[in-house]
Amino acid sequence: MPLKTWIDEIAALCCPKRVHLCDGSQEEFDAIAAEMVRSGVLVPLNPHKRPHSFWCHSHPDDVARVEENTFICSQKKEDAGPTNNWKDPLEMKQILKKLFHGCMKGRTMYVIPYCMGPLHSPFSRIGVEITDSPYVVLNMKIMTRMGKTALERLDAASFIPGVHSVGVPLQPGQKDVPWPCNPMNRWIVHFPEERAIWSYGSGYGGNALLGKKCFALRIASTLAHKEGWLAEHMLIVGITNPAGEKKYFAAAFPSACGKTNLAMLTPTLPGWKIECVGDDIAWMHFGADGRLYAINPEAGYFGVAPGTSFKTNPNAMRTIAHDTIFTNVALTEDKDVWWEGMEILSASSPPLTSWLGTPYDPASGKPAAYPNARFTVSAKQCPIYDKEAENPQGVPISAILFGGRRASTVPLVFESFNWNHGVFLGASVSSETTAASKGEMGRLRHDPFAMLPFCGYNMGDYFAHWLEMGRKSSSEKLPRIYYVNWFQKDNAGQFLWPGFGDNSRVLKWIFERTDHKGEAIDSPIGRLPKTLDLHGLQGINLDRLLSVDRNAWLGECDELFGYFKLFGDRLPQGLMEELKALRGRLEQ
Ligand code: GTP
Ligand code: SPV
Ligand code: MN
Repeated sequence: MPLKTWIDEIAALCCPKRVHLCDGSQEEFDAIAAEMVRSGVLVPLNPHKRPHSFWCHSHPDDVARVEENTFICSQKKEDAGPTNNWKDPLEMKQILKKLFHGCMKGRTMYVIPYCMGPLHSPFSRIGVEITDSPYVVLNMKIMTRMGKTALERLDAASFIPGVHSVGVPLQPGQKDVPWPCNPMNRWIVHFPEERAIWSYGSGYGGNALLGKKCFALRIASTLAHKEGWLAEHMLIVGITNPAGEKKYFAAAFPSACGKTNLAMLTPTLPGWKIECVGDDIAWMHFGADGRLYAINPEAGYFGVAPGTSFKTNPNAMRTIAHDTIFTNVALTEDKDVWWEGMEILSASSPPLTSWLGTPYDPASGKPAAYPNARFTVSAKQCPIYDKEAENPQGVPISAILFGGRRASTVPLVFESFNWNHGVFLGASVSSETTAASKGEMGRLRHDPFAMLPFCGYNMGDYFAHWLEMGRKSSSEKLPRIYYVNWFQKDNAGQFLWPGFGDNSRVLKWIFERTDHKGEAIDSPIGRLPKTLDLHGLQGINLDRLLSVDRNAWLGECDELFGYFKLFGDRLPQGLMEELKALRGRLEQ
């Protein structure tokens, strides 16, 4: 459908006060930001401390992705699979029609054309988001290539349409609230066959910035399945050894499990260098040479603030030194930002405004920043932004890492025996839940490939697609696959591994393995490092970090047999064979 026709149709349905087609210019950003400052939604930060930056906080019940309210509306329920919420597309359209009817009354309807991926990449795709949230416009400007440039590339036949509303129409004369949203009535809806997205009731992150999880993962994963490529919840990182040799790795960890941190890591090993291509999403295609190439469809970072410090992630701290939007962090008296883990506050520190916008009481036992508080910032501001990040062909991937948050059982790192075994490792990922999604925290759940909330089709078919991808190239050209776990804890609940910059020690072993160097020992679960470079680190119990508890792993097998059963005949035989082989090795 031509863009103009679609815009008119949506405007007729939603009844906005006016329509604004975004050009993506800095002037437009500044004008919208200024208006939001006037209405008290954004607070400008201290220009001497954090120039051109803003603080805002959301409604206390609109702070993360809402997975229970996220739907994949394929024609057939089986095509959404057992891990997705599903509703019949016709039935869902009836619901949406009612919800969106007049939903933008009294508001501006913004039309945001955007490009996912470098502007001139053959792998990039165009989307258009219609939204009644100016906050979304500002964030989309940072997170995507947005406006005129994207519009020029727009092909009427193939843009991905997305309609978003906060779900709070204004009656004539009614005063708006700072963060309009509709927590009792939230719907994040995808029609994979039509390639359309509808989102209602939330203004936060992945619920509302439709280019990110809705398009670049849920819709893109269905396109990738059809067209023979991969759309993944993965960071992309360049790693250079002291001899100057460079490789690229991709890594899938569940939400708030360390992608941004690994993507911007400052190695504690001398002579090693890390450069960042992307921190959340990778689109990967085979090149003519049989290697897998990755582009980052995004242009910015929507990163977890708590835990980020000059100690843990100095590159992120430098990235967010200016031109950044902060959502749900705490505000200092001199109008700068603060969050748990940033730096220690002393008893004499001036008082904070909490993420709720009220004076913070340290005795409350509650955090000053919401655990899923985020910064939105352009990738270009990252001091280690990789030179090849805008390469239209992408970067060649030598290793793929899977991982999760596991207090026990899963060793620090191990290598798969081959591609199929690596796909099994991806399928077997479990992780403790985090604040990135609404619901209970710290509960262990299956999160295959870190894609549980993001796979737009039947996860069994997705597993089969990964196995199929391995048949498209030869084993020496395919990336090697690893499993990592930075999060093992001792009996006192302390992390056994220092993590962050010290993860470079694990990356070094992987780098050397992909060069057919670096020694490994076979175990039933995979190949473990014979040793790791621990120079300069004290008190590390490497034996424990790399140990394999057979009984615990037999328990994992039982758990996985049960999980795989969920997929019925959509589970590829190859995965069941890997699981049986693992049990066989453990029982030997
Ligand atoms: P999404 O943006 O939600 O997809 O998350 P992400 O995978 O990019 O997670 P991120 O790197 O933002 O990390 C989330 C939290 O985990 C932060 O509070 C980090 O400080 C913490 N974290 C990251 N890496 C490590 C690590 O190696 N060890 C430990 N202990 N914590 C880590
Ligand atoms: C995630 O939850 O994995 C994120 C943040 O990257 S959001 O964009 O809100 O989904
Ligand atoms: Mn993510």
